Amino acid sequence: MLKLLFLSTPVGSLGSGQGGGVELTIQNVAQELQKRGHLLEVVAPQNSVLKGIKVKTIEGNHQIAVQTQTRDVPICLPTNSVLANMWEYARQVQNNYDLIVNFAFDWLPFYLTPFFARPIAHFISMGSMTEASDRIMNKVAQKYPNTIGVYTKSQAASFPFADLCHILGSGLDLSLYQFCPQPQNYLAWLGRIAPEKALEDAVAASKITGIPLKIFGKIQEGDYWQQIQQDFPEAPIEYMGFFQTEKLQKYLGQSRALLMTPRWLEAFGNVAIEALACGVPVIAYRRGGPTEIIRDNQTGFLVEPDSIPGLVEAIEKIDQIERKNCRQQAEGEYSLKALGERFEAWFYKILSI
Ligand code: HBI
Repeated sequence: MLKLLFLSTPVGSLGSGQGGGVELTIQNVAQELQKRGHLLEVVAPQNSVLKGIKVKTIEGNHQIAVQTQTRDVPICLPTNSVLANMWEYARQVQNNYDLIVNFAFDWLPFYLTPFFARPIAHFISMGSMTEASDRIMNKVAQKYPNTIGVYTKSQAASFPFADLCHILGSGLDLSLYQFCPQPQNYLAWLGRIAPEKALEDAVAASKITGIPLKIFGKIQEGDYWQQIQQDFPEAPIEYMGFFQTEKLQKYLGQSRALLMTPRWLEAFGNVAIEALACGVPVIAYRRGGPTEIIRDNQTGFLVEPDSIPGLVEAIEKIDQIERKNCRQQAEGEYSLKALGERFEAWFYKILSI
């Protein structure tokens, strides 16, 4: 049994959707490790909530989302930084824990690693984003072997320390997702509504095919969303809002396919396994994490990156996919049990147990 201290992403409260896929990862890993008998506390910005997990909330100003910055951006912290406050708390309580696990994609936790008395595992939730983070992460990877965890091989490949990364994949509580054999006539798009997710491509494909598109997720950049609506006034799209899992999976499950149009190197794409869990085939650009998730022509289609005709062609043959194959892949590869085992093995390796 391990005593674990998880430190969350500082970009928003857990449960707000601001933290994107890493919110789901923290909830799922914490839930599964607790079920396996480990003691665990999650440190996160105020107003954070996790189902069934003890959360120590910390006040302070959120960190700027790194994907809104350029590669050469200097290291920055807002005044009264919630990230700094979270790590001050961790410093004070560190001796009550066997291992600290960092989920922030920020310079500070990596820089502080050698100053801590307890070992720190770093789970990196995105591909390479800035020079400053690459450098500091590389330093930690070289000095503390095995302490860097990532979702996928393609994500690891984007870093200078690719071969030092522990590949952990992802997983879901599949009991929360119901298999839907018969879809209604609409497509789904799910994720943070922000430029790196290229929602506009999915909207364009919906307009061309004439198949309605339901959009789920937090509007992270309002003017980006406004621009899409101006550019595609007559596209058959409907913004549904940001739903928690229970309601999301009901609508997602009834879609004919999930469209994934990442402009950036998607580290994993938790939304892909949420769709598979409901029996929904995934059509995604052949880029990043989704290329390691989707079985082309079996549980979805991988198309030429940024190609709208590629999306349209895949949509038109989507009925070739057996929806039960999608659910079966989720059960085989993305169960919470398998995820918990991978994280536990990683932690024991770091502690050389
Ligand atoms: N930006 N600065 C910063 N720190 C994070 O931890 C962070 C982020 N942007 C997005 C993000 N985390 C998560 O949404 C990832 O899952 C993508």
